[in-house]
Amino acid sequence: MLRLLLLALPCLGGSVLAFPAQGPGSKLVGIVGGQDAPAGRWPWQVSLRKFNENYGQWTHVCGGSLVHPQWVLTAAHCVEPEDLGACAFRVQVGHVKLCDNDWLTKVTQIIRHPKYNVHLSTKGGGDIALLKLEVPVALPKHVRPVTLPPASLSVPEMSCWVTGWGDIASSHHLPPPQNLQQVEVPIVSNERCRRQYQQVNSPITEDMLCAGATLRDSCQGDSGGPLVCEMNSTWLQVGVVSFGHGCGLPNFPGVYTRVSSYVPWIRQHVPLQP
Ligand code: 4AZ
Repeated sequence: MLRLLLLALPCLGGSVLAFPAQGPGSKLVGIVGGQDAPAGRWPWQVSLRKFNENYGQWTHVCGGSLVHPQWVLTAAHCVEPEDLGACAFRVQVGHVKLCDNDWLTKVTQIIRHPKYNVHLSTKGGGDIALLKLEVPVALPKHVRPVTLPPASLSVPEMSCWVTGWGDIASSHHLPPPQNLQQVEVPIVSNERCRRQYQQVNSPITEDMLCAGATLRDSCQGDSGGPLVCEMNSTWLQVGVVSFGHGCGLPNFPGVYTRVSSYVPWIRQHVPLQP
């Protein structure tokens, strides 16, 4: 929860944001190894906003992706606490700069996956949620829903991409002009990932998927955002940023909710695109 508050930094143009010097033992985290994403390259990326009373602004808390002109896919832990209603959230669609927040769309419904357990949080799996937007968003060239994989997809050990406005280093928020970051990450098999995460007693279940390498990873503030792989010339969203042991650490890839496991559930709520 603290990290949600820390992430809830407003668009202050940088003047008030402090970038403390790295202390001893501090490690680099973030969309580690990322670079600025060109406008329009990831047309499904959205920024999930929550109203911050202290700043009096809708501030970025998580990523998300358009899966339909009126539906956003994100992580269940991004829409906590559970008693928060849809009106506590808004989304920004179609921008690479976080602070172009003049066009926020209202959320009218939150559907958290019933398997998600607030007490276990991300560690229990089912870390996925759908947000219904008040109105379908317009679809200019640079805004487009992402394609969902078939439920039967087993993701091979290939190279994929993760995007977000999350931290770039430990306690280092993405600096102004807060351009969306992208990084290419290798898929890691569940078997290998499970062995690695056993060291920190964190179970890797079948509905999770791992991706990342040393200094190539997602991090705090990227949660809820999409991990996409290009297959047969189509970008498929295979993961939702969920958690990790640190960010970009050797032998601890990022952990994602495996989208294919939840496609039937998504289809129960989200109509096929017209
Ligand atoms: C987080 O705390 C978080 N390295 C998200 C992703 C990763 C780690 C932490 C993956 O939201």
